[in-house]
Amino acid sequence: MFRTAASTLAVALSLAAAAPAFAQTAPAAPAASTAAPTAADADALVARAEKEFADYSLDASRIAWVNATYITDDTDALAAKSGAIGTEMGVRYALEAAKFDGVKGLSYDTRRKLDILKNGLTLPAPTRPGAAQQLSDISTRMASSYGKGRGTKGGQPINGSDIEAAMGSSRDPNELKEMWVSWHDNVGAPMRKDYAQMVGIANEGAKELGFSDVGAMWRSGYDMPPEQFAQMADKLWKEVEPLYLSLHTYVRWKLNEKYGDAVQAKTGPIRADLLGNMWAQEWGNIYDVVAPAGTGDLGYDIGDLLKAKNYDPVKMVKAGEGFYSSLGFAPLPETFWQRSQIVKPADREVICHASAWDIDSKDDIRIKMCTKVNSDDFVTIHHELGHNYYQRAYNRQPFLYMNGANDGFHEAIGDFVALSITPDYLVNINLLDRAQVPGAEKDIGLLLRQAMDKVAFLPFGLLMDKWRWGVFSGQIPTGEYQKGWDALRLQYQGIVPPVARDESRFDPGGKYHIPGNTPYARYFLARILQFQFYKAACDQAGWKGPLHRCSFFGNKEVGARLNKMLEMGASKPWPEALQAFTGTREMSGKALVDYFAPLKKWLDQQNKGKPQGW
Ligand code: X8Z
Ligand code: ZN
Repeated sequence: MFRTAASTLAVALSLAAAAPAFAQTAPAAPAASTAAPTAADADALVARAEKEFADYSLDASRIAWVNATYITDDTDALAAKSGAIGTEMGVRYALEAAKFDGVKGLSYDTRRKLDILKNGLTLPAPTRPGAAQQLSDISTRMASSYGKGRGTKGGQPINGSDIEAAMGSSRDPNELKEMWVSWHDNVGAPMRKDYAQMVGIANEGAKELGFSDVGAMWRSGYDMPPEQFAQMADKLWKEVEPLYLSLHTYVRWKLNEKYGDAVQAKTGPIRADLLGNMWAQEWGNIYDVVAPAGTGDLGYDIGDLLKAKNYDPVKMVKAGEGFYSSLGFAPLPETFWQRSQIVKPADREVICHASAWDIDSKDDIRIKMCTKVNSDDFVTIHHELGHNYYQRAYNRQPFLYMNGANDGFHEAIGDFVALSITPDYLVNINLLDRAQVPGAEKDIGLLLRQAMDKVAFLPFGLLMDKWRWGVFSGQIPTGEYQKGWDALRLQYQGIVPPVARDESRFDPGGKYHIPGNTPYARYFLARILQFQFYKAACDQAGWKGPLHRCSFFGNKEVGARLNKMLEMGASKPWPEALQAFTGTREMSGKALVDYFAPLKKWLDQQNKGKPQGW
């Protein structure tokens, strides 16, 4: 997340970029006064908005930060109040901006910024008195309940970051089931009423702003009409779906071999708690279960390497910083180290879900994590730092442009960098001995390890917002939240909960971004984009070997070209930013598919004669 999903204008506006080229769905607001609005009025409105949002955002970010790193009733109340002020401000400006729909003669930047003002709210409130506060109270309560959530393991309470790690390492199906069920029952189910109420209020707000519902508003931040965005997402999914199906087939077989028919059948969907992750969103933690016979042992696990070299969380972050420094980015400011939350504080409740923050729109950048010394968190550190370096790169843009080219870009930068964590790179930073570098015979294993995280994620990345789009549009009614969720999990991921669920449950609430109201299509886009960025960087670096062995560590030209894209912020439609770095204007699954092509071939050989699909 950036400027973080829960702060500043992201409190008020998520600052999604919007193109001037397309007609907006928001209707022209009724002319407020007698005189028709002019281009000069529009310029003045934008100037006022940028000033007011910038002033608001500094305190709002600090309040949101204190709340997320020290959850109490008091910080909840302060955050809810500050959030309500931001929402009211965001709605006021969105309505004012809409008055300029159809007004001719506006400059490029003014038109673009008005679009950003109209589309950028994540959770709009209606203008009736009290609504913004009510909405903010509910969303703060949900986010904090998630942060304080506990499951059980062996009958004992266990917090969110510990249970997440335990889901990755346990191979006991009963224990996995207990953790999965207790987490979803304790954290998700109690939020159901709040969530439904929140949907109602935010939809009212979206309608006042001229959108059919909140989902349409979320889909409007991509420099194209919302319907076209939904189609683009489906098209991208179709490009990568065959690869997912091959992986699913293979993994189901391996799980059946390990656990037997009673736990995982040879056909049908996969049991959601067996995949090494609470949400079955990334499966890399069970690589040991699916590793190819003979050559599957990669000879190292990043978590083990870190532990062997006595890395602590701060040292892991320093390693992440080192990568960006090697590309030519300036070191992180001293305040980053003083103010970040890198480990979970022992004495208070916090939101452990990782995020990156830009407090002052200048250089007060921070991460908030409950870092563990393992492979997942090593990658997450690079992910979060990607947000911070992006934020710093665009900090000279006007306030409304201080954002990613679109939110998928923001999510993709750090992941793209982390694709460079190859065995050779690990040697470079002294984590791995040269003699331990796996040979070419291990390429399939390396690709499979990567696919377990990257490919497995794709359907999850898409369905999170398919569910919310359905909920906001009413296609998934309040009484069918659970049913709608289970249906999408089955349709896209081919997974089922370990026990039957009914409408007294609310499993979506067990995933941070639902109570946190962070749109999720961004992560789906990022999973695709990061491979486009990576391919482009490796081409720029003149890499000739197998793509997955490429590391652009230390390459200043790649860094300089990346910086060109980052410093644009949201000032231009995203295809221009994409072109600046990759030379193409299209988002495409091809780079990802090409990266995994040797694996796809291998999987299809393994899968011969085995049932595919569910
Ligand atoms: O939420 C995140 C980041 C913070 S922006 C840690 N991610 C998604 C998730 O955890 O569900 C990164 C990958 C997907
Ligand atoms: Zn992120």
